[in-house]
Formats: sequence, structure tokens, C-alpha cells
Amino acid sequence: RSGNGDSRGALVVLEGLDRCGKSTQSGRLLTYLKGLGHSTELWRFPDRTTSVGQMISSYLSSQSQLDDHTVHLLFSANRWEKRSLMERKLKSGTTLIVDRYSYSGVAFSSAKGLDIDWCKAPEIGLLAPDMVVYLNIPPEKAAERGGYGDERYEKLEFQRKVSHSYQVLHDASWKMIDACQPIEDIEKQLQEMVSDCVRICQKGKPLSFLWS
Ligand code: NYM
Ligand code: MG
Repeated sequence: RSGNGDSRGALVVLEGLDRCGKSTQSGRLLTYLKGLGHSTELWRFPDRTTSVGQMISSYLSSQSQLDDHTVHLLFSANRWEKRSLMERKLKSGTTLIVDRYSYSGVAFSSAKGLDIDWCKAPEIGLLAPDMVVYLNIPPEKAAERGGYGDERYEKLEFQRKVSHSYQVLHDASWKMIDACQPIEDIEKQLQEMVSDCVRICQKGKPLSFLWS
């Protein structure tokens, strides 16, 4: 069910606070879609494997200090360097599940006080997701989950600001899932949402671009 002519893959983005369960759910979703016979890949941003990604990674682990604007543009560059591959994959029929995307870029940087329109500007022209799923969790609940790691941003106070930024940023097209539910319940809801989305893309829904 992939790679045959005009049917393209879907671009599915998962967003949410740190520790909301995105990585767990994206892994399960990958297994599910592959099981249905769909060509599917799991991507994540930041992609720490590139040289830009390594700069980001060292910033996140506080091994380097960067100006807030600078690191914002690095996160964006990290998406731009994957853009053409992303387009090729989608056009050849592969569905991409993406763990964080431009919305994380805007939510985290604007939580630091950067202007939201300034934050959105470098994302213009990237591929727009066919579906954004927000795993909704109160910052306090996320903080209780086995604790945060020690990366930059993984602090309750800051996550509260990020949560507020996401509230400003989201629109009516986002699918909201209560991330405090049992893992299997979230998994089921996600499967239903994504199956619809994959079907619509297979039928020839055109690709679109941010910010749309
Ligand atoms: N993050 C992620 C940003 O600040 N801007 C971005 O554009 C992206 C994609 O990086 N706390 C932040 C959110 C996370 C951190 O991501 C590392 P992850 O998903 O924990 O590897
Ligand atoms: Mg993290």
C-alpha cells in the first residue's frame, strides 16, 4: 500500500510538554501503521544526528551556551535540512510520524519571551502536517512522571510557560488527547485519528505549507 503512483504518505505530528508520553505513543503508532501494511517511519526533532543537531544537543545538555535567538534558528535549520527528504518520503507513499515539529520550536522559544511572530517566521515554507495531535497534560502531572531528565527546559516553572505558549499557538484543527489516561486508551484514540488521516492523504489530499 505504498509507493504506488499518486497515493502519498501522511505527515503526522505529535506535540506536547516534556514527559507527556509522545515518544511512547509515537513508537506504538509506528508499530500499528506498519502492522496495517503502511510504509511508515518515525522521525523526531531535534534530529540530533546532524551537525546542527549536535550543536542543539550540546546546548540542551548545557555543554554550550547560545543566545536564545541563535538556538531558535538552529532548531529551525534542523527542520529545513530534512525538508527535501521529508517531501520525497511523503510523495513516495511513506507516512511520517514526527515527534515534535515547528510548534515545539515556537512554543519553547516564545516561552522564553521571544516574540511569537518572530519565532514563526523561519518555519514558513516547511511542509505543513496533515494532522497535529497534542498530548495534553498538566505541567504538574508531567513533572510527577518519573521526574525530568537534566536537560535544559525540564523544569516545572518553565514547562508551565510552554504549556501556555501551546495554548496560544494551537488552532481548531489540532486533535487533543488527554495524556493522563492509561497508555492503551491513548493508543486507541490515536490509532483512530491517524487511520482517517492516512486514508485522506492516500486519496490525494495535496501537501501544504506552514503556516497554514
Ligand atoms: N525543542 C524542541 C525546542 O526548544 N525547539 C524545537 O524546535 C524542538 C523541536 O528541545 N525540551 C525542545 C523541546 C525539548 C527539547 O526535545 C528536546 P526532545 O523531544 O526531548 O528530544
Ligand atoms: Mg526531552
